[in-house]
Amino acid sequence: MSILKKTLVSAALATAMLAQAASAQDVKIALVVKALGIGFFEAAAKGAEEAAAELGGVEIIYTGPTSTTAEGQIEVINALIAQGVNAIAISANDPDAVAPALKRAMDRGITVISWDSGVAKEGRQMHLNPSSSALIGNTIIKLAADHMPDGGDVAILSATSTSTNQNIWIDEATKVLPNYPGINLVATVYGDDLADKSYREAQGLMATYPDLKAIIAPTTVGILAASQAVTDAGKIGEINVTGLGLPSEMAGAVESGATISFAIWNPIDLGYAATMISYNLLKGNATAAPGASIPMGRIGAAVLDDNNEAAMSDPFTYDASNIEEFKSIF
Ligand code: RAM
Repeated sequence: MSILKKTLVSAALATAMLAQAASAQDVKIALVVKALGIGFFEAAAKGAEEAAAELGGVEIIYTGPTSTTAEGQIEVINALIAQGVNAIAISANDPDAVAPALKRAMDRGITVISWDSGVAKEGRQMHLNPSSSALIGNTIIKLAADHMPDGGDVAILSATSTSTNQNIWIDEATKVLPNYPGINLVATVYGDDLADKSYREAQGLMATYPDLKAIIAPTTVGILAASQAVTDAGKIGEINVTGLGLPSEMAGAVESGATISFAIWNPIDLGYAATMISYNLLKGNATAAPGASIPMGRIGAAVLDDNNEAAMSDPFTYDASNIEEFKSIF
């Protein structure tokens, strides 16, 4: 080959490689969370970054409103559409309110999935549940009932009243309540995944229901705030705070006895899985349809049901026997 030809070939090769590198760098996946500043979502972002590093050429845009509102998320979604991201993976504050904005995103060719807290079917291509919703619903009641041999009053401290995930779990918990005779669910209140509001709601429950034996908070923000409220009220040993929490945030409560045990799935894995799914859909490696199997990297595959939903893994229970081991992880 002549020198000129060789130069031309290598120039063409270099151009092709540059083009490939440029297009690879182009993949932008937005992880939209219920609100910024929540440890659970920060752990999920770690998993998203891990997936991005594994895939190469993927930029994660971790974003969300400053408080847990659908309006705030709609603004964020509109900004992401304007920015031209390739995928939006959202944990929704309301299943319906965010759907029109997400539909607009899909109309513009953006891949849209929900994870953690779902979006109505028309507003997303698929939804990744952390675990089976029925299993989570049963788990949160069982965590309380297991430490109430004589039964008694329990109350739920949830996130927002429109939160898809908490509402499904509370529904599922209510369905299995008859399996726990003697356990009376006296109230469900909402702390909006805000630490101060959750704390005040927990105080309100203690004031209104003097015989309360457990506060069940299926939210990492709520369980932490409630354990603090119970501690500050001097009611450790009287009221057990349980539900879904992060070992890193709940270690003190377990140590003090305000919380005997609680559960959660791995939030890092959830962010990792949501990112892998988004990537495989936007690249056309998989299609979101009932029965489809979408690769989730080291987690395995998400197999979609008739609603285009899949579940990641089972929740795990933490207590004094294992919290030390996990508190530095998430
Ligand atoms: C909070 C959020 C999140 C939920 C966890 C358990 O961090 O409400 O959506 O999955 O709790």
